[in-house]
Amino acid sequence: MRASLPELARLARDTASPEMRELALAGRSAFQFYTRSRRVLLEGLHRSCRLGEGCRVMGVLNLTPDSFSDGGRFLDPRDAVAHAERLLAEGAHLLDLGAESTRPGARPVSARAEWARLAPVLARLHAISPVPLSVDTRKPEVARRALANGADLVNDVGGLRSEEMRSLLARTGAPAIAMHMRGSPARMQRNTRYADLRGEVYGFLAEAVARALRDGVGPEQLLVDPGLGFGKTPEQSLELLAHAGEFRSLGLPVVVGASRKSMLGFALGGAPVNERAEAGLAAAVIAAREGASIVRVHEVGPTVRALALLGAVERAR
Ligand code: HH2
Repeated sequence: MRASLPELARLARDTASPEMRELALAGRSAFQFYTRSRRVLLEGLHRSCRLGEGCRVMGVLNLTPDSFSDGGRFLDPRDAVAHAERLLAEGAHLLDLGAESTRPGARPVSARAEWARLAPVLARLHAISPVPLSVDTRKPEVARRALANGADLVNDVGGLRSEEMRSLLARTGAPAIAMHMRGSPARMQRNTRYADLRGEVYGFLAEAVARALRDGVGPEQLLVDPGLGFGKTPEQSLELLAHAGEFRSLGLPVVVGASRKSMLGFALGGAPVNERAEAGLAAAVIAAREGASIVRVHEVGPTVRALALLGAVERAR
């Protein structure tokens, strides 16, 4: 599905929503923007990150009691900040702060509780981080507070389905990652049947982008993510990783998060979370070779080094 522009315009006409069609036909679509300039500046509200010069590494900082691999480790803001400092020293190009677990079956938390976990860590990191700070939230209220208090961009695993979220982005100019997920984390694994997995994920993201553009978000603000593990079986997540490059034809930087996920455990014949690190590195390299602009990982240092080799090999080609 590596479509050329005319093919994309046809795809948009044939398959997507009326809004998508309108935008494609008006020639204002995001893919035209990105196809013109492959090197883009991800311009956060306070800090920026250059994309398109090798794959960037986004370090995960989970401020939750129940994240699937590291829940409870960084609940104390001092531990969280110390961990963030480690990730920065290891070469993270961005940090992603999450205060609500999105693992399958996770219990939702209130905006108030989510913000209470985020606020002290964000305040400290805003003071010291040289790299953009992303806030991993589905809630516009949490995103609004975070952007007003030092966050640079929003990582919305809800795929920008909320109109309030889209209008917040239009108002602030903050960049956002639109990720594919079916329903909510609590229910997403109940239905993993797709007639056409890649087509459906692609269509969802295309519509998310079209809706955001219609609501006044600029194409330079948007990134897309196929959402490995979100409402997908391990086999389906592997298929999306194998074809991650297809999503580039949406015309926007692609983000991929495979780190520690069950797809890796599955590929290793049932390995537990603490035995998935090497497979996670391989997944990051695969995503980068597929053309992902950002990989979201827990093991920052090893990923930076693995991608350095990939960069050297690509330059030697
Ligand atoms: N995966 C997780 C959380 N946020 N955001 C994007 N854009 N892409 C992803 O693949 C992604 C994400 C799940 O990982 P983790 O944060 O480690 O777990 P939990 O949700 O349990 O906190």
